[in-house]
Amino acid sequence: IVIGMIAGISIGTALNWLFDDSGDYAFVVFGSTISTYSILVDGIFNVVGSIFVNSLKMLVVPLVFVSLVCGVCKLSDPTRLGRLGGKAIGLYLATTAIAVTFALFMALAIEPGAGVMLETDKAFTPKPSPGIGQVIIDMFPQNPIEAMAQGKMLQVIVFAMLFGIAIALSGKAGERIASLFDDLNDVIMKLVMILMNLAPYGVFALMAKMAATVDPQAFVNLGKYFVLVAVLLLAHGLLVYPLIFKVLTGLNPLMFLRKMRDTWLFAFSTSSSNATMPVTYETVTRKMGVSRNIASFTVPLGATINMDGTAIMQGVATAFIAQMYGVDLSGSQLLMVILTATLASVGTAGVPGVGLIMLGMVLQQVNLPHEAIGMIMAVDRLLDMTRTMVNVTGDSMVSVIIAKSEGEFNQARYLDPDAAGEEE
Ligand code: DAS
Repeated sequence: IVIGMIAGISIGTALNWLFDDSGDYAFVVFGSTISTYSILVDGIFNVVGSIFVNSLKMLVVPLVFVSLVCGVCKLSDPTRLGRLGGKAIGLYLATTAIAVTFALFMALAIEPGAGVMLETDKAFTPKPSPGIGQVIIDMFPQNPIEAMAQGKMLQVIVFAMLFGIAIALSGKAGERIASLFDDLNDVIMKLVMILMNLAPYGVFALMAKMAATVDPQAFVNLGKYFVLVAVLLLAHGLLVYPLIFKVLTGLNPLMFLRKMRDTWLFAFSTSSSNATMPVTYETVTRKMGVSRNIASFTVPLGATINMDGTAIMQGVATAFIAQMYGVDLSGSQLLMVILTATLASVGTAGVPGVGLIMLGMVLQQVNLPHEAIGMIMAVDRLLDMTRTMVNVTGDSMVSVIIAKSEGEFNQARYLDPDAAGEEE
């Protein structure tokens, strides 16, 4: 993807420099004068880029619906939910909401996307922003199929959550449907992986078209976006988490951060919370003193529903894209971004790049054009690795907090800098 980005920007910039939009090096084909520039930029790059953006959009509704139904019906299993589940889900969603809110307002203050006015081919009309009360009412669809057809993502999310709860409470019938949705989720994730294989070509085309048509300032802004997300991820992981950890456990957070090293390394190299789960699990039990039966619930739960790093990226990216298109997000739209990013994180599986697909859903909710996702994707790989580290740090932190509050925590092991002994 990085190679696609570099090649796209280079070729696009060369085209921008060579052809001063006067159709230089035009030639006559079938009796009409066609310029190389328009064949490449308006033709090939535009077609490939648009196909790629459409395929990203195509995935949003099925991915959100199926992964949320799976996530919620696992969570709603009455035997598992209870007090422990309520605490864990509450903490996970609260930290995600804090993360996206913090990121959104930092991006609105710093304005990484300012100074450029991108045109979008469709004249998107920012929806009249309803009052906050109306936002809550509008979360409940009158017709779930229409909500899916029109990409009303908050309504799709609410329907998926209610449907997932109903499945968990439906005994045998629910079990059959739940396993169907598990299989569907595997297939949809395979579809995401296939799409990720096409990403280098899609990013190449989108970046080439952009470099050939917009002023270089857009790339300076992209650099600002990248730095802002990276800084916020580090701030969340190294400042916000230790603060929450200290307040809720009274323990020294530096020991926690020190023991996260192996998990961070694994998360950074795999970009996948799911793949890192075994390491997260071993770390919180053997090194931090969390009991097995707490960790066996909170770690898999966190890998699925806790995506603070991803929410930070989505908060900044949404504000960045709105700024690049000169759109002012209203108060209720900001609330919709926070709700959508937080609730959708319940379904986002911990695999590489999925956070970007879910960004499409957030943009859909506030009616922002998807084209800019290609730009975000160009610099997303390194950010994905970093935000996965933040995601697994949140999972580990909540595991310790819950274990300590449940009295299933071996404090001596936590305080022992070299603890890696037998399981609890
Ligand atoms: N890579 C995802 C994870 O595993 C996060 C993301 O795609 O945003 O947590």
